Parts: sequence; structure tokens; C-alpha cells
Amino acid sequence: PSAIYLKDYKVPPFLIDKTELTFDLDETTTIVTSRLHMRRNPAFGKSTAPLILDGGEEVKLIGVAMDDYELPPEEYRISEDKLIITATADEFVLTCETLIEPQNNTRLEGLYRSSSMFCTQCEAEGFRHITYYLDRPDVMSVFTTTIIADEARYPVMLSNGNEVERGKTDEGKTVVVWHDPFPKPAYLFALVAGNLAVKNDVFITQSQREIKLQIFTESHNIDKVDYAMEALKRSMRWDEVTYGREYDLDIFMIVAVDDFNMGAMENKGLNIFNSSCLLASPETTTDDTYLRVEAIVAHEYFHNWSGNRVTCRDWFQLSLKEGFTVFRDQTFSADMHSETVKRVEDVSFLKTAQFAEDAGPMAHPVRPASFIEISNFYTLTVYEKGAEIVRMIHTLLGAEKFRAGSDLYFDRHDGQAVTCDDFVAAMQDASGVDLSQFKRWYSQAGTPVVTVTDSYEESTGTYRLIMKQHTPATPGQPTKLPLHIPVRVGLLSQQGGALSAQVNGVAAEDHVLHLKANEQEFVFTGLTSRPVPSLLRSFSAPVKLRYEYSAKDLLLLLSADSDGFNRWSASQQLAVNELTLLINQAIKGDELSIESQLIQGFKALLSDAALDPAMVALILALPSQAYLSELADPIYPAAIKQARQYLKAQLANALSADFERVYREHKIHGEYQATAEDIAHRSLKNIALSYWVETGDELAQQELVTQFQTANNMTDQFSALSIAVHSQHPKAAELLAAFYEQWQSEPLVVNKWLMLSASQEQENALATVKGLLEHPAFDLKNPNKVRSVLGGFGQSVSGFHKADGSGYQFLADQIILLNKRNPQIASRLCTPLTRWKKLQPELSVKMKAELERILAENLSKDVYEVVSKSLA
Ligand code: B3K
Ligand code: ZN
Repeated sequence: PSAIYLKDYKVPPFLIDKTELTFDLDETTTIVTSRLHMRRNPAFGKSTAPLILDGGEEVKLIGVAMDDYELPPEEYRISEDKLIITATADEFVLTCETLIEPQNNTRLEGLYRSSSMFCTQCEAEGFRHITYYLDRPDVMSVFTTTIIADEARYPVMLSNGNEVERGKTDEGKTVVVWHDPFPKPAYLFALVAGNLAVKNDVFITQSQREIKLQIFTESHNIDKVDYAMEALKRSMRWDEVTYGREYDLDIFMIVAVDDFNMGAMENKGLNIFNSSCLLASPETTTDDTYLRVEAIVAHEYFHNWSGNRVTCRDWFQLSLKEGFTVFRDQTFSADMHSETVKRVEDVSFLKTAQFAEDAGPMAHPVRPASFIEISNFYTLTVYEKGAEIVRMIHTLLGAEKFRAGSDLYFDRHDGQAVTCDDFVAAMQDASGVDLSQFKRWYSQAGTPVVTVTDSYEESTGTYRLIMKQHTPATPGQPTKLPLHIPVRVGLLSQQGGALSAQVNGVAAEDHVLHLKANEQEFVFTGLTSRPVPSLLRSFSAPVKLRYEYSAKDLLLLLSADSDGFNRWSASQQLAVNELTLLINQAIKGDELSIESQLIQGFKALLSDAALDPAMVALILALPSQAYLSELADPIYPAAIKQARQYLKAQLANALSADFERVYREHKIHGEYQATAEDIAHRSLKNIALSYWVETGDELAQQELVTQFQTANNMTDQFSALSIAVHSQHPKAAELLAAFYEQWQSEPLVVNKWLMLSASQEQENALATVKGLLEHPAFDLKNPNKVRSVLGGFGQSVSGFHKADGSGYQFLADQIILLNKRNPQIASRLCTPLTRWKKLQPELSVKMKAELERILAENLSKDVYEVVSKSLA
């Protein structure tokens, strides 16, 4: 397989003004007829270039005609997956008849079956698995879709836009015609047919148009869509108020399907969701999932403008729509709940997973310069780091100018397929802020390291910060240029008060400093004593900050910083410092010991009733195994686990009474509600329980069992179960079995059970996970189940990182098994193996050997790209 490059981009030689599709749906063979109204693209220049259409190897061509002239075999050819027609007029209608077998489509791209329904997934290059087409986002076309199917089995037949006709064929099948007036690329096409239940609602737009809202699910799930429907209406209103964007069609539909490669898809007017990201009920859904449902409903809805009305010119520009839309959904969730809590969660995820990606063999710029398989580039870098870039633009411009920039962007490019440069140009033009150096964020991979030193001059009350930036080399990019990094800084007095100081003549408590050079000095004047700096407030740039904070400074920031984000950040840094000491002791085989400063900090938090319980819960959560692994080089997984356990036990024993009290104080009586307030109390209560149980206290263990048995919501029940499993509670196995017994008919809950079961730390973890693959609840065809079991297993240090390498071997076996069946999922499963270079030497060689074993197979493009780049 070979790479394609951004620098080779050319406009398409042909355009498709109108696309007329007819689907004759059937259980064994589906016939697709397309009528493409095509013409040569004037922007391509005069040309006699042949017409080359994209297809998939499994698409069978029945016939092709040009302006109703049936082409004989000598006038076209099929080469691998392309259909090539040499002689064409300048303008013509191309008719193609193809045969596909959705029931045998295990890749879950194109048209496929999920339970009893037909559904589609076309982004990025799925449409070509339906019929031959110019399957690229800069070919935008007006679609009319005719669906023919047996009404008894498929009473619901949906596609994009509005239903414009309904009738019967001579054989008595039902015919439904959908028309979407907005030109769109093929990746936004969707079709659904099935026996589905529906929930109806309406939304009145700001200009008083009435929009019909519909959510479709299989009938047994329709009682779980109320929350998503409300979230949808909140999203629609928010986009009107915050971005001035109103919905455009008269109907907006969402369909839930069980078998889906990712979370959801923003098809025009017909979003398709993984049921795990749409369905919610108090008994079966945890708080985290409630928030995820709301965020993803919003994300897909927001794409209607940032993605659909204005789309990407080519797939290198993916972050144009994804980075911006993630930023939009993050801000929406922040507005619905707590800004600080949301920021902490997003940054914690970024620093754990995106930073790891940016430091590994798959590191790539937010706008990649090349790829082998685009599906591999739906990454944390494109999504999360892409959102950080948009957030930095927001910081540099301020809210008002940012809004002017987004208005200009949407107005200027409505109906177009554009680039990241176009986005930045609109932001720059509307604001007058120079973003020329800033643009390097799009093209340069790797996480910059910002090193800060300081000095204070008593006699003049002057405080200086010296900042240096350095971005480490990444594959294909040995040297880096300095970036424009906005660093938000405040100063605190030694007593914790906020200090106002002048920078460049402007007095304020909070300054955005523009770090643009490799090394730069910033001068604060008007001080009367040495301050404690609060650096990179609200994580104003996606960088690694290095500053030698003393434990005393960190405790001060933790207790007194006016920036809530940096209070959390200080606690993390304190914990990381202590854990690093402990990890090194564990690596050396020493007995672990520490005088933890966190005890004092946590004690204060646990007694301060004025604090947001959600923030307290976040601060109490020790840095994760994954985050500590990202920081480590090399990674000693078992030492990290041991250090975390040790510190947690120390804190638990020292503060046992406080944890017990907080656990009791934050119990909620009454009905479950997914409000920020209740979620906050539950999160604090459950983390308090996890510490309290850690002490081994008999009463705590009983409380846990009681909570498991009497909870009226999944958050509390599942928290109790997870704590039991991870604390080696004597009843853990019993509770796990009871949980399955109780929920075996709810697949989404069973997935949680699969994941937790697979993540257990035990001697025979590998045997357990192998058993799960044989369990009746498991299904290799269902991505959620594969992710649950294998994702869960990846968290089991004793299982996955078993010293003999059998855990790696097991994962490699599963990747090889899925490689051809579902290349996208197989490729995602490779991620833990891509970290082999950073692992402790004995494990590193074993992991590498498994990658080499995979590489020797006949691989899909997806798996080949990740594995070969990892070994390079
Ligand atoms: N745009 C889709 C992702 C499609 C992934 C294709 N492999 C979901 C989203 O980001 O909204
Ligand atoms: Zn998206």
C-alpha cells in the first residue's frame, strides 16, 4: 500500500451536479442504480482526462450507460477498485447498475446490516462500497434517493433531506423517494431501512420555523431516547444563540444502530448513532454516559454547519470540521454544566491520550501531509488537538472577534469545500489579528515543551518570567520552528491573594503572554514581594509546562488559585511528583515509603463545604495509570500500578474518617437526575467510597455491598461494582456474577460488565479474557463488544503486560483475526502496541515481536499503516 500526499491535491476533473440513486433492498442482493449528472470541471482546465470512478472490490458492476447508451465492455474497464471510462462527452448522464451484499459486509462501511435493519456509514470513503462514484469531499452534489423494499419488514425507509414521494411497485413493494436540496459530498449520504419505533418532537427556530425532530430505535429501546431528544433541542438553541446558526431542513432525524465502528455520524438531516452514544435511562446508564450522549448529540448536530454546510476540500483538512466541532461541543457542555469541570476532563484526556499519540510512531500534524488509509487519521490529534487550536484562536481573538470570524467563515464559504487555511484566513480577516506564525500549529506535529524560569528583583518590584519552547522531533519532522503560544498567567501573593501586575504597561490579574520566539522574557512590574506564578491558566495551550514548583507553592495554588483549572493542575503535579518517587522505588525493588504532602491538601478539601464537589472529586482522583505511563520513559507498568496503590492506601488510611463522612454527606435521596449538581455529589461520594474501602474497614465493605444492591441508578451500582473489583473486595466475584444476572438482557450494560471483567488484576487475567470471548454475550461482529473486552483487557496490568508476553500475543491474535473482517476496528486495536519503544526493555522486545508477527500477515491498508509505521 502506498501513501497519498496533500501536496499532490488537484481539483476534480469532473463534477456531479445531481445524483439520483435507487436502492432495491433485499436480504441477499441489493441492486443500486445511480444516475449521475456529470460535466467536466471548468476549474480543472481543458482536458480529455478519462473518467475514473472510485469503487470497492466487492461492488459488482452489472451495467454502465452514458446518456442511455449502454457501454460495451471495450469502452470501460475495471482496474482493482476503479471504474475507468476513457471517452466521455463534456456533459452527460452516467448510469451505473451495481450489486452489493449488505448482509456480508463485515467492515461496517458502505451499506450493511445491523440486527434487522439496513444502515450506512460513508465517511470517509464508504460510499464507494455502495456504488462507483467520485468519492471525495470536494465533489458536492444534490441527492435524490429512491428506496424500494418490502414494507412489512422495512416500514421505516429513510434518507437525507425530505420525503417527497411514496408509492408501490407492481410487485407490491413500497417505494419512498427522498430529496436533499443542499449539495453535499457523498460521505454525508445516509440510508436506513428497518422496523423501527420513533419518538417525535418539534423545535421552533429563532426565525419561527417549525422543525420536525425524530429519533428512531428498535422498539425495545424507544423508552431510552428522551434525554437525547432534550439534548438535541438544547444544542439547536445553543447554536442559534452562540453562533447565530439556525437549522436549515424541515426535518432532523437520528437513528440508533447497535453495530457501528465509532460513536456517531453527522449525515445531512439523518444522523446515525452507535446506540451506546444515544440511549440513556437512569437504571442502565452512568453519569459519564449521560454527559457523553449530550456531547455527541450536540457534536453531530453542530456539524450541520461546521462540516456539512461548509465541508472539507480533501481529507487532509479533516480537522477543519472536527477540531472546530469538538471545540463547539466542548463549549456547549461547559455552558450546560461546569466550565472548570469540563475543562479538567478534556485536558486530562488530551494530556493522557493525545500527548501519547504525539510522542509515538503515529505522530502527525493536525493537518497531516500524507496518509495511507484516511480511517487511521480520525485521531486524538485531529480531533482534540485540533479543538485546542481553535480554542487558542478564541483566546487570541477574544469572544467577540472570534464570533465575527466564525460568521465570516460561514458566510464566505457556505456551500463550499474548503481548507484549514480558509478557516484561519476568515478568523484573521474578521479580527485583524495576525495569525501567520500561529498557523504552524496545523503543520507541525509533536507536543511543545515550554520551560519557565523566573527571577524577582526586590528593589524595583519587578518579576521576570523567561520562557523557552522546544518541540521534539517526530517521524518525518526532525526539526521544528517556534510556535505562537498563548500562555495565560496570573500571580499570587505568598498568602494566596490575587496580585495585579503590569505587563507592557497594562495592569491586570490575568495576562495572556504571546510566546513566539524560542526564548523570550516577560516582565511584570508593580509588585511588592515575590509572587507565586499561576502558569498556563485554563490550559491556554496544548503544551508540556516545565517549572520547578516547590511542594509549598503547589499547595498554595491548590488551595487559593482563582483559576479553578490550575487548582486541579497543582494537585496533579503534587501527586505526579510523589508518584514518581514511589515508581522509582518500585523499579529498584525498594520498599515504598513517602511522607505525602497530599494528605494535608486533601484534608483541607474534604472539610471545605464551599467547594464544588465535582472539583473535589477530580482533585482526589490520582493521576491514572495511562497518564503516568505517558510521562514515564521507559514505562514500568507494574511499578506504576504498585506506586498508585501504595499512595492511595496511604491517603485512605490517613483520612479514613474524612472519607467516610464525605461519603455519607453526599448521598442523594430521591429520584435520579443527570444534573450537574447531582452528578457532582455522586462523583464525590463514589470516590470517597473508593478510598474508604481501600482501608479494609469492614463497615466500608458492607456499605459498598449495600450500595450495589440498593442503588436506584447505574452510576451508583456500577461504581460500587468497579470499586469492589479493583480493590479485590472479598465479594467481587459474587457481585460481578449478580450484575450479569440482573442485566443480561440489556446489551449496553452487558458491555460494561464485559469491560470490567476483562480489566481485572489477577493472576489468571488472560484466561478470564479468553473465557469472555467464548461467553454467549460476546459477538465478534459487534465493535462495542470487541472494544469492551479488548479495551478492558488493555487496562489489566497483570494481564496485558504479563511478563511472558502472552498478553501481547493474545491481542495480536485478535488483530489478525479482525484485520480483513473489520479493518477499522483491527487498526484501532493496535494502539497499545504502538507504545513498544517506551516500554521497559524486557517487555518492549516481546511487544515488538508481536508487531512483527502481525506485519508478516496479508494486511488491510488500515492495519498495515499503523504496524509498519510503528516498526519504522
Ligand atoms: N465524522 C464522524 C466520524 C467518521 C469516522 C469515519 N471513520 C463522526 C464525527 O466526528 O462526528
Ligand atoms: Zn465530528
